[in-house]
Amino acid sequence: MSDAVDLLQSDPAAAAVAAAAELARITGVENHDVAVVLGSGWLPAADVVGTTVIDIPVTDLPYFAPPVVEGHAGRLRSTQIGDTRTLVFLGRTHLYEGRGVEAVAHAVRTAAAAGCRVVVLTNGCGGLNPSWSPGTPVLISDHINFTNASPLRGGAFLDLTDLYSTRLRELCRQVQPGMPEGVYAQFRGPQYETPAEIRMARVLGVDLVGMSTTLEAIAAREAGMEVLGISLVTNFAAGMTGAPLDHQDVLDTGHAAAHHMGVLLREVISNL
Ligand code: 8IG
Repeated sequence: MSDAVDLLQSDPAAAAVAAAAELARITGVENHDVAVVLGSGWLPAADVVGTTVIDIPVTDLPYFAPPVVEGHAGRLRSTQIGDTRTLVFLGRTHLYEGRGVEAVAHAVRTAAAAGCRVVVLTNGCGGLNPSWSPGTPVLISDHINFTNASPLRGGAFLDLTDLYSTRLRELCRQVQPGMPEGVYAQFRGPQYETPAEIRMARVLGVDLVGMSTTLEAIAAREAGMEVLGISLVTNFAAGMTGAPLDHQDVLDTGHAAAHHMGVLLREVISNL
């Protein structure tokens, strides 16, 4: 293991401070205000959300890993949205990549170290509610972390009440009235669920299933950030339609909705 990866593992907070310092040097901006993480299918939203000032491969910052999943571009933009300087991560590191929870949480921690007080976590996901057709955006109201992992270390307990900010959900609904909300469950992946796992999840109160977001939200809360979570339902969860789940369908659905998602994000962030 290289020394560079070693610091991410041994002192993730120091790794985030180092990445934020390099970001400030590259952008010439001492502090960013808001961070957005764009998940599966959300990438085209990046071109709509604001005015791109700088666009770099995320690997230009220390301790970031290159992307492995198609539809996850591995770039980072510094974007102007009204008066708000926003960091937009085009893609993320997932737990199933096997790089550890430190790599998963690094973007959120870097954003916090760069000054961001709000993070918008987006994802593409499977929906369990039959009335949510693919392309439906849903606010995350709460989560279930099925990964058996945590980004936290040591014994400090962390309150997760109202993790997904009620204030920010209400702000979203001012922009898009009637936007539904639901409980998001993170499975480790990279396999999708079996139909039996989806029936289990439904019994447990799950509305949305995906492979991201909850560990990042926990790290964001630890860092004192306000969290907004938005899922784009890109497919019915396994077993609901009889059709197999296909990643290309997921990307296509995302792309069709992404422009609208970019407008939503722009309106929400300019009204923070
Ligand atoms: I996009 O149906 C997308 N990501 N776990 N299940 C899980 N992750 C997903 C799904 C899904 N769709």
